[in-house]
Amino acid sequence: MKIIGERINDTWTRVKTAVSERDAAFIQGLAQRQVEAGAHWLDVSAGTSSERESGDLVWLVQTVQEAVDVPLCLDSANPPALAAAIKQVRHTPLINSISGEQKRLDGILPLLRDYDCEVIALAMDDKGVPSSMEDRLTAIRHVLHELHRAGVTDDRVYVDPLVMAIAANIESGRIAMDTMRAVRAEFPDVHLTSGLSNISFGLPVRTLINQAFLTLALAAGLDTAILDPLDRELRKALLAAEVVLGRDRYCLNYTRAYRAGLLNGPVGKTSHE
Ligand code: THG
Repeated sequence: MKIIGERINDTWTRVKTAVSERDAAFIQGLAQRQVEAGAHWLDVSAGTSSERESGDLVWLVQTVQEAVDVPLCLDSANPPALAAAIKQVRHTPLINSISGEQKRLDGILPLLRDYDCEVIALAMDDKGVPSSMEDRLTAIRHVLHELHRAGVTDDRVYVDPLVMAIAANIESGRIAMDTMRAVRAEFPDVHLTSGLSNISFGLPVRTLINQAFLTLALAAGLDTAILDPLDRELRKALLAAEVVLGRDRYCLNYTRAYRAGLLNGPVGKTSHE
């Protein structure tokens, strides 16, 4: 399982303030903490003010790269902002994201053709996010077809089924997981990724719902997730699920995390230890 650290996103008020004040120390601290907590990529997003997005995203890319040496996940729906940011990256970036929306295809396919990028592909089109698994699969087939025509092979694509809030539609989790299984069966070489926090929107103790979704989605083939690596309970759930799924050889990651003191809960040892 690879983790895309989601914290450098200006929907978080504190990050938005840091971006507008060019507070490099705050952003760099957030970058270092996420990498120490196991993030393989760092997501960077500055989409809340569209007229400043390019400049803000370029500043974020430069600032984060001064502090850490992991690849970035450039999170923007705005092709000119992505084009400006791509020029600054040190490692092959993951573009977040393309979809079946014609505007995004037109804006992002040329960037993928010109630069050596990987890409997240969302299960949506010009009509929005389809409500059924079948229609999401149709949207994904269309995006993958366009990506193939642009020379992007499946192993460079991270399909995101787009998880919606379970409080608004109780079927949301099942639809996302069914979409993952169907995509995996038809396109064995693509990666499967997902944001976790949408599912728990509007519910109390969101991390519990995020943990349940993460565990079940791993069983459905999820190999990458956009999540908060600083959420310790979530990381514990991930380590345990990977052991149970047989994805942690000799339970090495799990026992290492135990020895590093990462598995102890806030109340200390339990009677099961
Ligand atoms: N798929 C893809 N990309 C994504 C998502 C996805 N990028 C954005 C998002 N989902 C993942 N990133 C975040 C970033 C912040 C929050 C959740 C997911 C978040 N922010 C607080 C909130 O909305 O409650 C902000 C409030 C505050 O200021 O504290 O939770 O699914 N491909």
